[in-house]
Amino acid sequence: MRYSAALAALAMASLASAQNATTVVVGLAPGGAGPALAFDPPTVKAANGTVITFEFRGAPGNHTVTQSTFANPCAQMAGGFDSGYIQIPAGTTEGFPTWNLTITDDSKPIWYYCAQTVPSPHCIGGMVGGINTPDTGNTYENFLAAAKAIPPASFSGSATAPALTGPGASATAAPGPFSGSITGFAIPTEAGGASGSASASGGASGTGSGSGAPAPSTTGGNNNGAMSAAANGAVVLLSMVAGAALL
Ligand SMILES: *[C@@H]1O[C@H](CO)[C@@H](O)[C@H](O)[C@H]1NC(C)=O
Ligand SMILES: *[C@@H]1O[C@H](CO)[C@@H](O)[C@H](O)[C@H]1NC(C)=O
Ligand SMILES: *[C@@H]1O[C@H](CO)[C@@H](O)[C@H](O)[C@H]1NC(C)=O
Ligand SMILES: *[C@@H]1O[C@H](CO)[C@@H](O)[C@H](O)[C@H]1NC(C)=O
Ligand SMILES: [Cu+2]
Repeated sequence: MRYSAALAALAMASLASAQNATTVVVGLAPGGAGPALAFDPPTVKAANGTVITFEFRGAPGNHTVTQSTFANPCAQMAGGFDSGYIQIPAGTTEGFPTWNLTITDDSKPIWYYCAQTVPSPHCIGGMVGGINTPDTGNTYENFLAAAKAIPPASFSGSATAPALTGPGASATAAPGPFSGSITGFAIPTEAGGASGSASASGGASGTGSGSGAPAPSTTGGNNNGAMSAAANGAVVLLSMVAGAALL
């Protein structure tokens, strides 16, 4: 009796540890060598059930993790996931927000990019990543080269539809926490669809403008259906005009 209880406990423990986890650092050069337009490592292999923790550590930095496609590296995929913009002020040394995506389909590659345009589109600067990318054909290297070849004037991937889930990966919680002077912009909410800004006092999700409807799918980052996405686009334009020089 006691023996089988011990066995059951052991079985549960090994089930829990079978849940593999990987961390991808957002906004720091490999090895943590200062702010950079980078995901480190840029590619990971992750089986179904693996949790990928995106850690927003680049300071200063204001980045997103947004799902795209191999064919269109710098635009949100229809129905793709999007973390929203997470801004880490210069000098931040602790309390970095994270976002946990669980792999739900390891049979296809998952491609993603950063949608930030300030001071210039990060995606075109090489801020792209992939999960379960092929070793031949549609490789990460080819994806990166395609992103870098996009003329800046035709970049259209900044107006994203915040979303916790996408083909092949999903999150159950919004990115967070937003402590100190770390802020979020167009962060997905757990109800889905709504977006808002977040601050230290506001928690992970701020003033949502949606009503819980699922995020409409969008191609090329131009979203005609979502009020929130349209509003985001306006603010992005404003901040481009203001010319803030955040990484
Ligand atoms: C976890 O990682 C190990 C070593 O890479 C691998 O053998 C195992 O199959 C993985 N388990 C899951 C659930 O992905
Ligand atoms: C992972 O899950 C997807 C979706 O259910 C499935 O198509 C795929 O075969 C699974 N992968 C493995 C190795 O079982
Ligand atoms: C992500 O997972 C880590 C490890 O379990 C946890 O400490 C962290 O709070 C999670 N982040 C979010 C935003 O849920
Ligand atoms: C982060 O970037 C977004 C998109 O450019 C912008 O709207 C937001 O204001 C930025 N956050 C801060 C605190 O600068
Ligand atoms: Cu970025």
